[in-house]
Amino acid sequence: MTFKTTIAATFAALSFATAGFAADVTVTDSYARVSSKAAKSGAAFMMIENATGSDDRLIDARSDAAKMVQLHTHKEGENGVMQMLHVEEGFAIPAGDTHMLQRGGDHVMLMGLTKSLEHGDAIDLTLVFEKAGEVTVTVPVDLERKPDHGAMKHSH
Ligand SMILES: [Cu+2]
Repeated sequence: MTFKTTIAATFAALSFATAGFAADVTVTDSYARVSSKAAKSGAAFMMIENATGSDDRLIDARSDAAKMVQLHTHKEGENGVMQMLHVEEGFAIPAGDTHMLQRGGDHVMLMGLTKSLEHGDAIDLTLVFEKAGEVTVTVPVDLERKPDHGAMKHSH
């Protein structure tokens, strides 16, 4: 192997390691939770980073863990009560941006759980992006996670 091919091979290995599952849309720090053991629905949260160089949009999500999976957000209603809304157009994730799905904000809603989610379980979740296509992630069920989980890097 020449010096040149060694460099190329190293670079390929590095970019593979950081590329995640699809064209440079990476999903990290994911977790799912239910509010109680008897809950019929749950939610998944994560950090989605778009390093593709073009604007993208999370338009759908699928999982065997629930009968219906929707993209939701929270919004304060007229009476000051937080309500969940189905966001049919999905979440825009501009080029170079990081979009947080987090408690009290945008999230993936798992409606009609096909089995109860126990702490330590994991579910497969497929995220569908307008351009990057499908990204399947294994999401750990974490019932101990606190809503405010420390300082994340924000791009604004
Ligand atoms: Cu919801």
